[in-house]
Amino acid sequence: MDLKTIISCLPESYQSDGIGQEPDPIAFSDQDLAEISAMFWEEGYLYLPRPLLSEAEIQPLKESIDALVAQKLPPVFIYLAPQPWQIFQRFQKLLQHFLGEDYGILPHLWAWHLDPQTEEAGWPPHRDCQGQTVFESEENGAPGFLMSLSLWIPLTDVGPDNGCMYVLPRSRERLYPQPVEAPHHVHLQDIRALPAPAGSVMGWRQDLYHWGARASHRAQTPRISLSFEFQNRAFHPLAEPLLSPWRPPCYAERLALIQQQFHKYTHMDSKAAHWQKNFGQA
Ligand SMILES: O=C(O)CCC(=O)C(=O)O
Ligand SMILES: [Fe+2]
Repeated sequence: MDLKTIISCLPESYQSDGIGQEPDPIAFSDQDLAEISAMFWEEGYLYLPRPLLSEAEIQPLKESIDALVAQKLPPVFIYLAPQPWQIFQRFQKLLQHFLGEDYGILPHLWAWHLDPQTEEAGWPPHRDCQGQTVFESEENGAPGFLMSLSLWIPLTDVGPDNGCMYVLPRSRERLYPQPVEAPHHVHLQDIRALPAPAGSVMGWRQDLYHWGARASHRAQTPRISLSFEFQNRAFHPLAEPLLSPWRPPCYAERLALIQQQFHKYTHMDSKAAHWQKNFGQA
């Protein structure tokens, strides 16, 4: 499949090189940030299950992913378009709160479209990073120092029926004699579903144990979502190239980045190996 065919699946407004003007960042009050932080440091994740992005922002993204999937193209090609990059710029205040003024985008991108008809599942239980990415304070639940953070944005309403995210909260895992190494170490009653409306945001420290559930064929809506990972630039890059949120990559760089993802995620996504063969970098 050549680049031209892929691009022709995207709406016209997407077929441009430039990311264009920086959109207005979403405002978070001090009170909001204090509440988000308190939960984050206790539970290991942030969860804002209310629409923060407008319908006008998310609808074209959702439709473009639908168009890609209809042509049997991987949803991650959505990152060819400028819009997902602008969406993540909208969360700069939230990101700066956790990662400091100067943060970078890690070259780890993915997008999901779980089809209820075939009962597709999200990613199996994992931690995003195996190394230490959080430097904890002495007191459990008190703010520590964060090196990196994952954000996840649903583009459709997500719930247990269509494969929403699940987490093992840190507040529970902390009580275990040892950190979880395999799914059967998790006490089932400890797991928490994160249902959320389209256009909301959630995120987690990169050592949080989490997974995407399987969709039921009874679900009315596919689960469509985007993820990005960020890191505080005060630390040595966890992966290269560490991208600038203020000067996102140009079209050719975006394509090269996307082509690098398939190989990386073959152990996580059942379709990634097939995509690697067809679209990945040799
Ligand atoms: O969407 C999924 O199923 C997995 C998402 C995830 O693990 C992540 O974004 O870190
Ligand atoms: Fe993850």
